[in-house]
Amino acid sequence: MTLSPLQEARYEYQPKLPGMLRQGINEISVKTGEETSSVADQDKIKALFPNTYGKCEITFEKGQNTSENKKQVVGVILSGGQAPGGHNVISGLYDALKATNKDNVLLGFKGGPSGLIEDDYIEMTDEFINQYRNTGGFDIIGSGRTKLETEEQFEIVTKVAAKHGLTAIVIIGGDDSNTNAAVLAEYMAEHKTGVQVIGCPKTIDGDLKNEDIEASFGFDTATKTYSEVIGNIERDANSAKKYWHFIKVMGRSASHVALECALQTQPNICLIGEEIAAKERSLADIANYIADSVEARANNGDNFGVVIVPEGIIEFVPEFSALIAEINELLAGDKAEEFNSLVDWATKEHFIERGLTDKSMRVFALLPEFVQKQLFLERDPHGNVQVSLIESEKLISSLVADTLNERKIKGTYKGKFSPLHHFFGYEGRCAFPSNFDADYCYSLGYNAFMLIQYGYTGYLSKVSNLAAPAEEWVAGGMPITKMMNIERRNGEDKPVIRKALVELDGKPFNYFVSKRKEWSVKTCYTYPGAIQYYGPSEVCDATTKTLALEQK
Ligand code: FBP
Repeated sequence: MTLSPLQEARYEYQPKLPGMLRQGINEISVKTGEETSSVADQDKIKALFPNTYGKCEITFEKGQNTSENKKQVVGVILSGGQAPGGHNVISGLYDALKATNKDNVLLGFKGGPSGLIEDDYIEMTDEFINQYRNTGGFDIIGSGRTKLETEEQFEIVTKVAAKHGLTAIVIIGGDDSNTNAAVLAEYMAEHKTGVQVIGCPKTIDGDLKNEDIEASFGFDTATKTYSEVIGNIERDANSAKKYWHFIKVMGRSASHVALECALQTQPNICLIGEEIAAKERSLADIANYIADSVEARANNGDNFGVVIVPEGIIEFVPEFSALIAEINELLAGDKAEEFNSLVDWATKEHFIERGLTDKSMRVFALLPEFVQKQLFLERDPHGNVQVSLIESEKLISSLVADTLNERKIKGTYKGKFSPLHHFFGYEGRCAFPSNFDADYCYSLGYNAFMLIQYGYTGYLSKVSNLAAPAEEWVAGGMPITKMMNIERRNGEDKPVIRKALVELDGKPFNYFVSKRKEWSVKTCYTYPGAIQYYGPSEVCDATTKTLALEQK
């Protein structure tokens, strides 16, 4: 393998641990905090998790290590979408495990949760792990989206665990994967298997976050990567002065990525899905809002601009989500086959017209044909439309173009509008982790092993005080059940970790609101540049603006 100079240099980077984990394994002791209860639906969650509910929060501190000295065989999986830093979670886990006892074993199960079910694994060695230190990607063992949630799967996992003598399983994943980690931990405790389960918070989307988990790993690097390129586009826009750029960024169910990129780059417009849903904005409202900025800037002679759109935007627009729900119904079961067998789009349109309510049909008729067709692409395994396949950035720009044309006819708008489109998602998910993510992930992994070593199960590895230098970070663990509530999922009440949406009374959003009027008319772009790995700490170790604003 040919290595880039940066890759070689990054192998040597020594990630920073929180101060209390720096003294060496023999000097890490546990401080037990308060008993916990779930954020809502306490009685129901308690009844569902009789063995793991209500446990105490714990933090590590400097002191005599009093954990039991037994051999640990730990299995680890990566679950869901890639996020920068996953390799460092595994490196931190491995280093703590080997520093505790060189006979301890770490098995990496391949391809996500299915690796655990299919018993497809690799045993980690120094030589193997060293090739992945401080690098992006999940290629060390791969990832997957199989859900580990049925009793049958748990029975298989129990057998695989028994075969290898696993003492613990670490699940590195988002809210759903860690919900499943809690359920697996309860199953393992109930069946007295002796297998502990620990989770680590991952997702570039930033929506696994709450009063205990300040950030999911990967969000920092991914948003900095997108912000670098958005800044470059802003500078291009401000140089050429002839294009409006519509940039969609990942973030399926929450707009944290869009908001953070906006805080870093100060575009003319950034749509926040949560606000659109709360204020029940229509597509026409959104088009008018952007057209107002285009018109105001054109009046100043600026026929260019930048708009950031979160990936999940259309599901936040009430009339659009109602339309999607009706289309899902229209294609349920055999009806999808009937629809697909229709010969041409005109016949399909007829079918659609018969199936939609008048209200949804009016919304549908507003859409450009390419979006109408995208709404009928293959459904996901739950029968839902795959929102990421809908080019919402193009949809929005075409609605803005229509609105501007109407204004032109009325004579109120005289500018030029040439839109260009971009989608930034996969570009950021496997970037070299920023120093923040390299340090945070290594700490999460190291800390996860300490939780195992001290006998905890059903906990999420927790590293907090993240806006401070790593030395002042606080390492510990929080029972996953504390973060859970009951939600309706696929027609059933389920215990789940509550997903964190952008808080409309939160500091990051309020700061954005205080600035956006000015940004929408003037050119206030900021150019963050590329992530820096070497150089002054204020450049290389800076956290996200979201975290800085939240913790100020
Ligand atoms: P996770 O929630 O699993 O971390 O994945 C999030 C994400 O990156 C979204 O932003 C995006 O919509 C989705 O993954 C894409 O999924 P896939 O990798 O399956 O195309």
